[in-house]
Amino acid sequence: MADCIFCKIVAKEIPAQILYEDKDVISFRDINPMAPVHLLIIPKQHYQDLNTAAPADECLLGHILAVAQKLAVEQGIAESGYRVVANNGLNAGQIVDHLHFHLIGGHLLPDFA
Ligand code: DGP
Repeated sequence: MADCIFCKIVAKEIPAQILYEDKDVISFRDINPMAPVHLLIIPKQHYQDLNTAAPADECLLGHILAVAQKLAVEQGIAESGYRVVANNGLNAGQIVDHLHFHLIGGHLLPDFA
């Protein structure tokens, strides 16, 4: 999608530290990490947010969680604990309007407000 920063990362038009990629999904380091490990996992196809995913996308959404699990192991945070978060919409603080899942860990994470 034009003017979508994450679509540009998918298209390799702007750089990112990519840690995982397959035909459907890509993962890269968050530009503004809030923990020692802070990755973003996104579908390559543009979805604005979780609301725009359809029942037919169940497989893709499950795959994203499987990728999160694999990356947590690779990043050494599987045992210590981690968070997988998708901010959806204004009240959740979604800034980038391309569905993405934060994988965050590596230290004690604050409680949710
Ligand atoms: P949010 O929409 O609030 O769930 O968070 C979006 C995240 O995306 C935020 O933590 C910063 C990250 N981000 C924004 N622009 C870029 C970028 O160009 N490159 C990378 N690697 N991360 C970005």
